[in-house]
Amino acid sequence: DRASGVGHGVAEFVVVANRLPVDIVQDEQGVSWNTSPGGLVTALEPILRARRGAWVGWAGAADVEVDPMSGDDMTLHPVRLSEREVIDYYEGLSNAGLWPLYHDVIVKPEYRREWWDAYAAVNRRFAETASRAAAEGATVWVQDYQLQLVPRMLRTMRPDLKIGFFLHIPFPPVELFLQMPWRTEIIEGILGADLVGFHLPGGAQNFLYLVRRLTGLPTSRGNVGTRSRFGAVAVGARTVRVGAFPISVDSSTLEDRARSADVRAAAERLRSELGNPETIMLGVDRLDYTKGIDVRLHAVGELYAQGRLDPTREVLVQLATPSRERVGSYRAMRDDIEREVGRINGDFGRVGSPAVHYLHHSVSIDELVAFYVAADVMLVTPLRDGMNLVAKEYVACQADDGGALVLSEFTGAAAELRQAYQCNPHDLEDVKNAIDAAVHRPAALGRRRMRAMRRQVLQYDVALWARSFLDALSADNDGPEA
Ligand code: GDG
Repeated sequence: DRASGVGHGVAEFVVVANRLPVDIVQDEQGVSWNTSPGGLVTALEPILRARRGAWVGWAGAADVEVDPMSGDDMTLHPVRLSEREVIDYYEGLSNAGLWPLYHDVIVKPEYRREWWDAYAAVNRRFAETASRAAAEGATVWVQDYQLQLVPRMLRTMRPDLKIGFFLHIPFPPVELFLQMPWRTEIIEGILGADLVGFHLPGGAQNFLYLVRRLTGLPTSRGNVGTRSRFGAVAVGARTVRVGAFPISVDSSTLEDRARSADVRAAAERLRSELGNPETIMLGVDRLDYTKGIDVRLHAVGELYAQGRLDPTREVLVQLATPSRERVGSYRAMRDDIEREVGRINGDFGRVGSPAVHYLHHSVSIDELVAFYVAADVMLVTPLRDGMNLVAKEYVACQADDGGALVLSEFTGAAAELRQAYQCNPHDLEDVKNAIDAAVHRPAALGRRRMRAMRRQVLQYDVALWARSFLDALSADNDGPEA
């Protein structure tokens, strides 16, 4: 309620996300923190620093009670989750319900009532924490599918706030979204924001259609543009604006790292450790069924079998970061992928030189950049992906315009990286042809295509993403749509 919120906080800019930008570590010495820098932190850090910022989120461990604490740049406000809530809100509704539903039901979503109850209760706790952190009239930016009820809850508590919401994953086609038993609650939750952002115009348009269908509220009808031509919903006296803001990466910092002498040396080392193959193909993903790791393994396996790729000259490195290992579908998928890696190596590897090098652990950012620099062909083949930052990171790291990108049409990135070797991940022949074409590309053509993509990624970086969203949010002053 209003009394518990207004005036309590000092932050003029508050980010609300499922995870804090740090990991909590508990040992005999007590509780301490490890920073876990990601794209979102990098993008928002300058703004957080300049505007007395706060970050509200979960510290990543269950049942830990920690007080807010101030760092150099921002105050962290940990939200406590019980073990039960981690299971119901996070692993359950968020990752076994919403995640597959929003990714075209690649696996069957589950909708359990006790998960929904926990989702609503946890969203309320996030909203209350944000309300305590925010100063009068502050800007609050709520992130992603785990927190879709927060905008409305927060607006009820704190009508003085300016509230933005951004969805990092696809917003699904109408027919799929309508499965959701709590579909109206979710739409109304998001409509608590002043500005709702998606990666792509298509997501924004799906959302506007669903608003009309599920709430009957009047909306604009025209096409939404990218960072322009926002849609609008009239919610009583308020106007909620709806836009497309494709996220990106910290391109110039990545490029600088890729150019550095130690990363170049590390890339050379990797290449020789792999036996100096002619072509290194690379995949980098969280181990997630949306990422189409199986798709590229099947494609590469068939290309070896047909002699279109030579396993002694063209090797694949797949980095698969462990993810959501307590969700059943993730365990099953891991087994499938590892069986396929074993099968390909059984058929095509030789002692001491496998065709597929598979790592199931995460690597440091410098190692990752070294892999990007070493790779001649990057394979990004998701069945569905909101954006896919890996594709943009790879492009940013090709400082010499080398390398080629094989990119699924079903990623958000495909809308911008038009010069990639694009393919339909549901069409195995198409994927194989794209990989074949990328591996055997004429050098000059490859460079031309990479140069065009690099221009795109360097110009539209993550700072521009944050700025364009926040500018639109602050321009959106209560009056009717212009
Ligand atoms: C969601 C949406 C959208 C991966 N392994 C390692 C590592 N990574 C980093 C990558 C990249 C990030 O993780 C993954 O980002 P993606 O965009 O590829 O995918 P999701 O995690 O599914 O992200 C997605 C994104 O949100 C942003 O809106 O693009 O569509 O699904 O940055 O580099 N980093 C390090 N070691 C690893 O082993 N250091």
